[in-house]
Order: sequence, then C-alpha cells, then structure tokens
Amino acid sequence: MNPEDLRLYFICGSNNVQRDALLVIEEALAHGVTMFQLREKGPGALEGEALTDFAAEIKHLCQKHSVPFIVNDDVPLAERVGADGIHLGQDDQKVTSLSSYFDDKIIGLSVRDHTELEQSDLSNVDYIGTGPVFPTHSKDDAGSTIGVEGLEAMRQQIGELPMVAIGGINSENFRSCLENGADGVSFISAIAQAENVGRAVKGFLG
Ligand code: TZP
Ligand code: MG
Repeated sequence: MNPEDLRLYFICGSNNVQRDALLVIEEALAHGVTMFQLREKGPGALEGEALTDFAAEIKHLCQKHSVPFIVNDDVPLAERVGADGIHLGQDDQKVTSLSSYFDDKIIGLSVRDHTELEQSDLSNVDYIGTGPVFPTHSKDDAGSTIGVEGLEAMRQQIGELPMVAIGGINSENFRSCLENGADGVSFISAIAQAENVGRAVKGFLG
C-alpha cells in the first residue's frame, strides 16, 4: 500500500455520530480523508442486512472519492461488500488465516507495543495501527496510553512498515504523532463528533 493513504484515516460506525452517519462520512471524504474504516461496534450496532446495506453505501462513497474502504474485524462483511481491506485486532481472527480474497487487499493489524509486536506475524500485514497514543473515550478496553514515545519506539522496531497512530488524537496533538514516526493519524471522535466536519478534516491536513 501507499503509506500516504494513512495520512488522514477516519474510523467510524453508526453509533459514533450524532447525526446521519452517511452524511458525516461523505462530508469527511469530500474534504480530504485519505482512508476510511467501518468499525461497527457497541450498543445499537447494525447487524445483518442493515449492516450490509450500510457498508455497501459507504463503499460506494469511498469509491466515488477514490479512498480505500477498510472493514474492522468482520471478514464475511468485507468479502460481501468487496472492501479494499480488513483491519484486525490482536484478539481477532489471525491475519495468517485470511482467505485468498485478501491476497491483493490491504491488511491492517493493531500492535500497541513490543510484546504484541513479538507475538504478531507481520508477513502479510500492510500497515499497523498503534495506540492508544492519548486517552480516548471511544474504546472501553483501549488500555493504557503509549504516548508519542511509544510511537517512536515502535517506529524503531518496525523499520519501514507503514504505521498509523490511534487514540485521543485531536487538533492539538496530531502533529506530534507525525513528528514521532507515524505515517498518518486516525480519528474517531475528533471527526465523527466535530461540529463542522469539513473544517475539522481540513485542519488535520494542515
Ligand atoms: N483503538 C485504540 S484507541 C481507539 C481504537 C479503536 C479509539 C480511537 O478513537 P478516538 O475517538 O479517536 O480517540
Ligand atoms: Mg477487534
């Protein structure tokens, strides 16, 4: 993959927003998001046909804006809607067990520290997501923060492998992630809950 695709990675599910999710996502894509992940989790998460329809609509929006469409931890859904990739956590299905569908797709893996890195087979992994860098309200079991020091340490261990920072990233701190080894920054709340989504996205590109 092109590491520049990680530059502004928006992650969102239907319950991360206070208004129509598709409108928020389209606005974010139109203003310069470079990669999108559907992460449909938590209370009221869509299931079945409603989830497939939602994912298919988002895929269509991503295609329109030439932005890779990644699905979090739902391999059948990713295959069903023809996603551009999958993002897996340490407790999810193993990267090595993915079907051949993903051979030419983007595979992302969450790796927070040296211990997880040692446990991970990165041979088919295209990028890693590392964090939480800062405190977050968007994931209950995110664990302790790694700070920009954690990003820097990870960069030294992974060499050139593309890496995106995650967790509590906002307009005040995103630059520090880019300055400490991250190819890009990912956001849930700072975009999903922004009063003006377009302005928020443009701010993160500056
Ligand atoms: N993984 C580690 S922190 C996190 C995930 C999915 C949540 C990031 O959300 P926010 O709102 O950008 O802190
Ligand atoms: Mg997961």
